[in-house]
Amino acid sequence: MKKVGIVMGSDSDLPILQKSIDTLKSLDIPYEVHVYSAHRTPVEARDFSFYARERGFGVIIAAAGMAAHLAGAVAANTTLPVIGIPCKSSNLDGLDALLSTVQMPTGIPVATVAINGGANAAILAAQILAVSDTELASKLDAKRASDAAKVLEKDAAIAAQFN
Ligand code: RP5
Repeated sequence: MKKVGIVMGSDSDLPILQKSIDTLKSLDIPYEVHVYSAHRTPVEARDFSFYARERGFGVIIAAAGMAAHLAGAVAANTTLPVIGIPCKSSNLDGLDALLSTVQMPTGIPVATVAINGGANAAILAAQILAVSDTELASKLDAKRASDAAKVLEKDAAIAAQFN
């Protein structure tokens, strides 16, 4: 199976990426994690992106906060699908990172998930890999069913309390 590349602009973003890592682990998807900043280590960020396809990656998750250019910089250097996670910072609640991540020019898309959407980024990465992997697609179907069952349990509890 192709690997998922996970890059973050700073190790301070790790709590958000931990949700991505946990989700990929639960689906038995191989991954590699790095701290590469578009601003502080632009050469390493470029090289990782540029060689990602030949190094066996199928999709890249890139997370950054504030002036969040990492996902866009990664996308500029690969035609692998790139999923951007805007990370919330203390001053602007993540709106700065959301706009920096999502507003890409035509030709260089970044599939942007919600602010701090670490789990959804991993699920989307899994869905991309599952296009050509029926076993992984079955795992995603099972996860959907299990998530739905949990909601129905909550419905039963709320209904028993109020109806
Ligand atoms: C961004 O600046 C990083 O992705 C992080 O979200 C934010 C703050 O970085 P640190 O100052 O905590 O290293 O580049």
